[in-house]
Amino acid sequence: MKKVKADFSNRAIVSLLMLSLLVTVIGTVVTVSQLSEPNSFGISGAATTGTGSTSITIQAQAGIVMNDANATFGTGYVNPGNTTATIYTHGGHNFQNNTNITGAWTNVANLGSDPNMTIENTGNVDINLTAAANHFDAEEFFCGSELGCTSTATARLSISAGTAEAGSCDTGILLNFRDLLNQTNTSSPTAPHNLTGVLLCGDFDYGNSGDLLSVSYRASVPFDAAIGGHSTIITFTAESIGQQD
Ligand SMILES: [Ca+2]
Ligand SMILES: [Ca+2]
Ligand SMILES: [Ca+2]
Repeated sequence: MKKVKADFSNRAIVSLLMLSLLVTVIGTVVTVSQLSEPNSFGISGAATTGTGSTSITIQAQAGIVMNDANATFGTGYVNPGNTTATIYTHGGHNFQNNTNITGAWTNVANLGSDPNMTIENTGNVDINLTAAANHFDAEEFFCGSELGCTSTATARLSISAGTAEAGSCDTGILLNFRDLLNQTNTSSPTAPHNLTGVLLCGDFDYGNSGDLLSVSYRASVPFDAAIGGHSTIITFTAESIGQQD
């Protein structure tokens, strides 16, 4: 009897151990099975869109190029008996304000052969374009020194502008000649006669189909101008007014 009890006890222990082992195995299998299940971590609910940005800053570039940097009056002289001859780089030396002054100038060569300079706005903004000459006054230009034309006070160098492509200048085109260099004013000889900042165009466009200006010159040549060649450097200054129409 005692032995039966003991056997039962032993069997019960074995059964309990077996059960315990079985539970352990099943538990392990279930655990592995769950880990192997696809999408078992609920990835399908995560966000799938996002935003970002890229940037660039365009800098204003006020730029001009002299497509044609020269203009010439050619060669000639003021005829005897005349104080001054008014001539133009494009020719027409017989006229001053549409009045015939035939006889004041004898042309020898090249008048009208190179009438204009051309200036292109190569930047990305509209500009205000001005010009200045690098002489003190027109007497220095024609007679070699400041106040240098001792017999006259009529020397001048003047400038005008036009559009070489239609629509190149929206406001302030200098169609009528304006002095770059004046004659000396003998009552105020130290006053500046180099007229800096002569406005050629107040709104010079940058668009490729309309961004070209032409510039021409008028000279009042005194009869006492020095023999020989005379030239002055014209400085054009471009100032951005931003991107306009
Ligand atoms: Ca030219
Ligand atoms: Ca404009
Ligand atoms: Ca152009």
